[in-house]
Amino acid sequence: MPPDHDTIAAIATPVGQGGIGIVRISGPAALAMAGKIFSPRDSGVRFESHRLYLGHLIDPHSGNPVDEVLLSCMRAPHSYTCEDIVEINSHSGYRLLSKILEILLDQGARLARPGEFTLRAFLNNRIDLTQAEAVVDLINAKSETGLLVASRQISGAFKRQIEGLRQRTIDILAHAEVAIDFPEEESDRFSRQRGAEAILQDLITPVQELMAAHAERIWVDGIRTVIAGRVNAGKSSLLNRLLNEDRAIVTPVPGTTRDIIESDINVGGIPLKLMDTAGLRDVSDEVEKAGIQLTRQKMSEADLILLILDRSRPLDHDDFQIIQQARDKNAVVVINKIDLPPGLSAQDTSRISAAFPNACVVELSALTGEGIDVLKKKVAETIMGEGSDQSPSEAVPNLRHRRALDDALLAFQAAKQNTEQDAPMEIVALELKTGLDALGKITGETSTEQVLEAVFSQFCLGK
Ligand SMILES: Nc1nc2c(ncn2[C@@H]2O[C@H](COP(=O)(O)OP(=O)(O)OP(=O)(O)O)[C@@H](O)[C@H]2O)c(=O)[nH]1
Ligand SMILES: [Mg+2]
Repeated sequence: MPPDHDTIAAIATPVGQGGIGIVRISGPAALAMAGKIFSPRDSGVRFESHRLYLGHLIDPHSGNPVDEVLLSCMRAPHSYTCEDIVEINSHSGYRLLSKILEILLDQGARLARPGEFTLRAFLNNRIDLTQAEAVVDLINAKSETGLLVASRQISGAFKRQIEGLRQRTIDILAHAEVAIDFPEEESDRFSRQRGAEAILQDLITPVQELMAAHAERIWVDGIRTVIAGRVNAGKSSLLNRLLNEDRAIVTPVPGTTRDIIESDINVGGIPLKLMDTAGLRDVSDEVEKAGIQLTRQKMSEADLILLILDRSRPLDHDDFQIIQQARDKNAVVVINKIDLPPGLSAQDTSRISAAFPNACVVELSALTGEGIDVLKKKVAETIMGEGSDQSPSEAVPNLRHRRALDDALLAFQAAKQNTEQDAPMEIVALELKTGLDALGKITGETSTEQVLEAVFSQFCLGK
């Protein structure tokens, strides 16, 4: 995909009222456009790169000033996109920023698509695809550690690892190709045993290490944590208690919650995407049914389930069904309402332990808050394992990278096996090239237009 050469513009700050708003322009006509609509306070200004200028933004139709602004320009190639960039810092209000944008579109700028500024940085080779993706991660990061992961990736930590791996693949490939061209010298240059060892040590092991680090994406994305249980078990009460606010409606009426209520929280530094759900039971009400279906779907996608059971009454048919659905998942069992007289039978208690032999069981009261701190501790332990530290790996692949690593691993394993089994060197070389291509997809070296579209569509406007 070659870079476009038109000039693009977008509002780069969030919609709404605020102290400052920024409209951004990038492309060959950016400076000329700015010159036509900006009246600097000091005359004789020639826009120097990386300087701020005070003045008025003028509506060329009416000649009226629109706002007092600060204007900066970053001249190519020393800018975010490697093109000429102008940024207009104005006051912030939706109408005002839209007006500035309209004036620029009248001057011939095109409205930028989401992520298009970063796409240009990628297409102009200032950053690779992993660095572009890290920009989104930095904006969305759910924890301090997530920020660290994203900022390392922006600095190129992951890119360098993949480039290193690609270089080693090329080196081994070169040996294999010499062995194809000069088979009689094979033993000197690429003995089967040395070749297989090199593939294992230089390619397979580091790829596997990177794949293992994928689990650390939780720092960036948050852990999808679903609070599930029968109606009235106290799911919404628990959500509110964990958030320390009345986020969800709590009533004694069974079937109060119908939709998924989602909130981000940090538990012991671990980011959770907490979801309160509709209580599970057999119903005929269409709205509640739809809510229950959504609950089931969220449970199947969850990284962690907080399964709530009501200790003040015996388990019933609905409880058993939920236990059945959650028993193979990563779960923490929450026995709620310990402030009330107990109603669970001894048989119920042993059924719970039998269904979740390895899960933590925490007794608490969502009403009084007793036991909540223990729950937080157990959640953190369930996710991290006891005593493990929270320092992230140098590079943390996302799902897209992980899939490409899977492909690379398969190819390298096949290359190793073929080398050991005396297969023709041409086959080994072919497998190595497949692995090389798979690694190239991560950095964007060998990415298709669809991949780029999928990556950049996650961006917000103006980035
Ligand atoms: N005594 C006592 N009551 C609780 C506790 N937790 C929740 N309740 C009460 O149980 C009732 C139901 O609580 P909710 O939090 O709405 O329960 P839910 O699981 O979200 O219910 P649905 O949304 O209908 O599925 C309310 O009257 C709560 O005040 C608790 O720990 N102790
Ligand atoms: Mg509820």
